[in-house]
Order: sequence, then C-alpha cells, then structure tokens
Amino acid sequence: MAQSIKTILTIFLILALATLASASSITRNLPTTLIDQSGTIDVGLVVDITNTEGFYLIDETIPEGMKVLNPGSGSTAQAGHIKWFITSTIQDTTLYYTLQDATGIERDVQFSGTYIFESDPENEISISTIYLRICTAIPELCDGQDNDCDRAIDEDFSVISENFSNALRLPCSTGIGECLSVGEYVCSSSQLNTTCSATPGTPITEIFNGLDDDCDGTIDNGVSGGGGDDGGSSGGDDGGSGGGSTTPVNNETNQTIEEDSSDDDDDDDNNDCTERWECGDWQPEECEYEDTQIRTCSDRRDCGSEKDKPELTRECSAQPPKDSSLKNILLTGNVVSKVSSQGPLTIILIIGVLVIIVLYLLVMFPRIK
Ligand SMILES: [Ca+2]
Ligand SMILES: [Ca+2]
Ligand SMILES: [Ca+2]
Ligand SMILES: [Ca+2]
Repeated sequence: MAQSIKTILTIFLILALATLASASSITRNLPTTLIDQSGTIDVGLVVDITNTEGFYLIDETIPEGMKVLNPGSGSTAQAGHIKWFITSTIQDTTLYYTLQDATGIERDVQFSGTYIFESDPENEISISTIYLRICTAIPELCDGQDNDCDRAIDEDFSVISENFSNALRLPCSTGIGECLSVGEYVCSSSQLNTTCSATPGTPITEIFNGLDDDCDGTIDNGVSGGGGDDGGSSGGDDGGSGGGSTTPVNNETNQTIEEDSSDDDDDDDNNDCTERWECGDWQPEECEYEDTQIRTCSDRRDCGSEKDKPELTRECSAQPPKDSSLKNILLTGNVVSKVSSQGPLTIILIIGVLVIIVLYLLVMFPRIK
C-alpha cells in the first residue's frame, strides 16, 4: 500500500515539474529595430506549444501611427488590433503581419499585445513592450539632430568619439596676449566638423604696461616706460636703463611686475610674474554619474609657471539614471520580447508543486517527521 502511494506521488511530482517547466508561450520578433519613415515591417509572433492546447488567442495592439498593410491570418475587426483565435492545427508556428508607417514622422513606436492558452485560460499574459524606431538614416552631421538614427545626437563630434580633440562643448581659446578669448567647440557652418566659438579680442596700440596689447606675442615690444612720448630707446624689452622707469608697471596696482618668467626684471631675485588664469566652463555641461568634467585654463600673463593654476578636471557626483530599463531597451535594441507576467494560475501551480514535494519527502523519508 505504502509503495503504491509512493509511486503515485512520484508520478504526480514528475508531471507537476514538467508542467511548470514548459508552459506554451508566444514571443514577438522584429527583423529590425529601425525602419525608414513611411517604411514597412514584417512582425513575427512565434508560437511555442508545449502543452496540449485546444485553442489560443492573441491580441496585438497596432502601434500608434502605423497602418496594417497585411494582417496575415489575423482579424482586424476591432480597430487598432489584430487578433488570432486559433482552434485547429495547434502546433509550433510563426504568425506574420505587416505594418507600414502612416505618418512619415521620425519617432519611436511601441509594440504590445497579450495571449491566452487553453491550458491556462484565466491567465492573460503580456507580450512585453518593445520599440521600433522610425527614422530615415543619413551620415551624422554636426547639427543638433540624430541624423543616423542611432538615438545619439552629434555623437561623431562628441567626446564619446575616440581621439576627437575638438569635441563639441570642450573648451577652447583663440588669440594671444590681451586678445586671448575662451569659448567652446561648436558645430561649424559646414556641419562637417567643429569650430571654436571664441572670437579673438581686438589689438590696440602697445603701451608700457606688462601686457601684450597689440597681440603679437611679445609684451611691451616697441615701447619704453616713463609715460612720456617716445623719447627713450625703442626696440628691446629691456632696452633703456636711464633715470626714468624702464620696468613695466601694472596699471591697476602700480606694482612692478615681471615681463615673463625668464627674467627678474625688478631685481629682487624672484620671478614675480603674477599668473592670471582664465578658464572655460566645465564640460560636458551635464555631469552624469561617474563622468569626469574637464576645462581648459590659460595664463594670460604667460608666466610659464603653474603656481596658481586651477584644477582642470573634477568628478561628477550625480546619481545614476533611474529609468535604466527603458534606456537599455532603447540602446540595445532588444528585438525579441519575452513573456513578462505570471498569472494567478501559475502561482497556484507553484504552490501545488511545493505541496507535492513536501508530501513526497514525508512519504519517502518518514524519519523527517
Ligand atoms: Ca546619431
Ligand atoms: Ca547630427
Ligand atoms: Ca606686443
Ligand atoms: Ca603692453
């Protein structure tokens, strides 16, 4: 008697486990995740029969802005849907239907739908949502648009691109001396590359002030100090050494300053050149999680030293993006959707299997009691 109970329980356990392991299912298959505007796509619904089924029902929702070019064996009686109610020849197969974009608008459309099998008639299961990009691809231009339809804007001109030294939004400068101006790289008018947004300052007549006013790369060249007319010598930086002042003086502080890093013009045995750093904005502007921002700084005095040089990099401390699942779908273009929900019947089934396992153990190994 006990032996027959054991045998029956063993059969039940095997059957229950087999049922759990193999529920019939339907998955959606898109041959591509990108079609041209007004383009068409053949959608496949892969039917995998693992139980004895008397019928199954599929309800696909037609994505917004798409029209049915060919419903295959499905019914379009209900607006916005294609449905299949299959009651005969139930076997593994793939059901196809064809859609066409009816709007010509660049966008993402989402596919969704549900199915029911006879073996689990109360359990309407979702075929998980996937996205199709509708977009006509051309080579990427530097224009603020996603021309090649990969969901990245101007990526060929961004810091993502390897070895791209003039990447968009990186800081840059143009001009020298007092004409030095800082800006950032922006798209050029040709849209094929980037250019620095900075416009160099306008040179003015060189005066004796420790600055390169005429922006020719040399400080106070061609002038000498003293404040008068060009009575003194002209030419060299360290030209005259007469009774008057021949050393550059900072107009604002009235202090003697160095012309450059190589000379101790005020003879105090120190290189007194005071660095005057100017920096561009931190880039990229949006500081994403674990990114690093950079900037460039230049010393307008060209002292040649980096005593007061500001930091050029900093770590971003923003939080990771919250909706990473959608981002993953969008970025990876996962084309095969999978069954996503577990209905109440499945849960009851799992509980049933656990009960059978416990009974089985109690009967087979009575000492557990
Ligand atoms: Ca792109
Ligand atoms: Ca672009
Ligand atoms: Ca000059
Ligand atoms: Ca000057």
